[in-house]
Amino acid sequence: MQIIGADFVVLCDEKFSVIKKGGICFDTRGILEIGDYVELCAKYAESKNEYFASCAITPALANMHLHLEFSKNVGILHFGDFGDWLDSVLLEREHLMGEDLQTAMQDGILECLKSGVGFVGAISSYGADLEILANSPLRVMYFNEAIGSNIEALDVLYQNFLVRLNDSKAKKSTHFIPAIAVHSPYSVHPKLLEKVLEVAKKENLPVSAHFLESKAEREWLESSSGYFQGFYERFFKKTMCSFYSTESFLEAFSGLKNVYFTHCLEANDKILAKIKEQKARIITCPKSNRLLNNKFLDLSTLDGILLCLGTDGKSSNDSLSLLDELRIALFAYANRPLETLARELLLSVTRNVFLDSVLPLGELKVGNFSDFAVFKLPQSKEFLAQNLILYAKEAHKLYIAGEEVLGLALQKALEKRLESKAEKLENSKQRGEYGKISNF
Ligand code: MCF
Ligand code: FE
Repeated sequence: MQIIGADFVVLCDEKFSVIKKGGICFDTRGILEIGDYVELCAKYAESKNEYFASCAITPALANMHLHLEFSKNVGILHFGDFGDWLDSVLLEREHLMGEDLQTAMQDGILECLKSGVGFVGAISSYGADLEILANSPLRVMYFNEAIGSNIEALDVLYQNFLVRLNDSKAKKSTHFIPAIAVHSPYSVHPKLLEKVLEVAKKENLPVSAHFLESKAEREWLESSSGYFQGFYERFFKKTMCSFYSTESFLEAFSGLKNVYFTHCLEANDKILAKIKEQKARIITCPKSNRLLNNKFLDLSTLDGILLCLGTDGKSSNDSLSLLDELRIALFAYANRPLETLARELLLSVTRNVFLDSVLPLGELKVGNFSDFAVFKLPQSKEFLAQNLILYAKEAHKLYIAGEEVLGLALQKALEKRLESKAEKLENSKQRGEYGKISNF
């Protein structure tokens, strides 16, 4: 059992309560008591304790949409227009995973941890990220992706999906939740959709889907015309019609629990009302949306739908830092009152992700898991969510299941870098390159 305290303990409860000079008493299994730091220390005098001055403690943050496998995409893909981006994904498909993917994914995990993220919703297209994520300190909702529009290939694609899903089910724990990703309405055949959602229903697995991300997708769903018509002709030599209308795609998810729709930039009021009725959540990825679709989600239309935040992958973002994402969102939504927006954003990476959901996380309360992030703040008498988002460029500490994980992760990364530097030096010595001008 131990106690940590800080100038502000931000509960992320319904009322956005903040305890000044607050403390949390916890062990590796969960939070035991929350209150005044000095009083907790007096009550549990034998416990180890630590106070973080000029800091706020929040629940560990959740990045709910991430493609770790695309961590080597930097500079390869075309930004500025969704169609150009998707063309570049297809044209570069042989090179998207890149060499030394493991190192890039390890760096990506470190970027997450450094930004106070203790939980990720990882979309896995190939399963190449399974081991590295399962062995990381992060808690993971692991969305095995189903994708494929070609009816002849469906059996193979479905079998491949099942193999990946089973591999991930073997890792199931309170740190690792197997789940299903349906790529999108333009890329998943109705037969494949039916089969994977049947599995989701039967096994009560969380599901995510890219949905209504681009104008091109909306046009395709509404009238089987526009960019996707040419896309199928150019890349698959086929004349196709959309498999779904916006409504019929959405309808397929009815009756499922824990559904996350990513992007929804082009969702109209009718679609949003249906998403609300289904109690599904929307994940927004502002930087990705700016880069691929020149647009941000209109928060004023959400009408109580729980909003979550994600970075997407390096395929559509320059970083996997959720603090970067929060900061950009704070600037992007210039028409919302600043502190109200900052609080909404903070809740989108904590409470909203887990409310009535799979794990006791996202809010600091007795019985919830001991996952906390500690952020250094500028000195201030009151807690301002805007200060956290503006000034915290990195987390100061990160606890997952009651253990501080950031210090060790940073130390391991440093050791690895030193090792590889020493290796490179040794190699260049052996090649007789040591001391050449080019090495300066
Ligand atoms: O969220 C972005 C944009 N929308 C759709 N897909 C992806 C995104 N980032 C990566 N992807 C992946 C997707 O999961 O791209 C692959 C899929 O496996 C190729 S099809 C766009
Ligand atoms: Fe994505």
